[in-house]
Amino acid sequence: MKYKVLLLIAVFFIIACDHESSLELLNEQEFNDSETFARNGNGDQIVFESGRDGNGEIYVMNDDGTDQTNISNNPTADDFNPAWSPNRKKIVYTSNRDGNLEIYVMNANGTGQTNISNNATNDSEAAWSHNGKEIVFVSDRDGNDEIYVMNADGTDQTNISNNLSNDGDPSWSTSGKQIAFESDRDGNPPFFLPDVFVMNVDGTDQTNISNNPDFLDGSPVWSTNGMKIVFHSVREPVSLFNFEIWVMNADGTDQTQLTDDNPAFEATPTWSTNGKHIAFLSTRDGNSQIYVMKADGTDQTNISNNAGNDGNPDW
Ligand SMILES: [Ca+2]
Ligand SMILES: [Ca+2]
Ligand SMILES: [Ca+2]
Ligand SMILES: [Ca+2]
Repeated sequence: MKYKVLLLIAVFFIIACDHESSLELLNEQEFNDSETFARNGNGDQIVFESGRDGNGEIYVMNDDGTDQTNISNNPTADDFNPAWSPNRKKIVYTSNRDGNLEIYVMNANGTGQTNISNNATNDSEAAWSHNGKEIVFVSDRDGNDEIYVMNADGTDQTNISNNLSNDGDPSWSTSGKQIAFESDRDGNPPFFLPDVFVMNVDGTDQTNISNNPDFLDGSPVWSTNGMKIVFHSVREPVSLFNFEIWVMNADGTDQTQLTDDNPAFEATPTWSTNGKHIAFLSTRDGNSQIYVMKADGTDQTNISNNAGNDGNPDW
């Protein structure tokens, strides 16, 4: 689903997708007391996709935008939609180098690039489980987009959404027990736009938590402490090119808009690991760039600042 939304964005700019980062579970007090971050976040690098080299490549940079480095270095194909493993030693991403979309894993320095999905249909939008042992992703091998889970080595690929609608853009909760995703199963005509859903990791209890069937909610990502979900949304006036960044409690209550109604795309958000900042893509400067802001929406800053198109950050 997000892949299709992003194809829409690509009409104007470039590929862009989403991801998730997760570390250890913090309780609320530890979360509020956390002051360990440096620069814009907590000093962690941001991984993202960039088209600056004429094809999709995976880049990493410091979270102040310095040291932007191409780590995929594969000019023959598009590489995109990266996400850190929980221990930050590996990156999962999507590549079309084998003639269809496949899930790849590489070391954080770009070595050891390995196709782990190995399926003739399209596999994309991967994210890690909290313990790093499993990967959740989207596959259309069953005739529509479904949420799949597999071991981190690619074994035991299992459809857990099992629904005829388009299901996409999964994010694993830090607790390990739930997966957030987007689905258009409740969308109203004429657009049948997606909402944000959560389900248990075995696919049970699939529940619409954003509940805006006339509008678009997608690209959900859990905060590290499990209390919040950041997502992108298109609400009134409905324009498929005016995405904004929103946040809500993990049960769907208290939905709050973080970016203002500027007409650019603001999409594919992700949290810093301490939950104090959010990274996202915005086209407000004329091309797609990586922005960071505080979790309350203040101090929105372009950190990638590059003439190419950058998107789909994972912090
Ligand atoms: Ca490439
Ligand atoms: Ca494939
Ligand atoms: Ca489906
Ligand atoms: Ca906007």
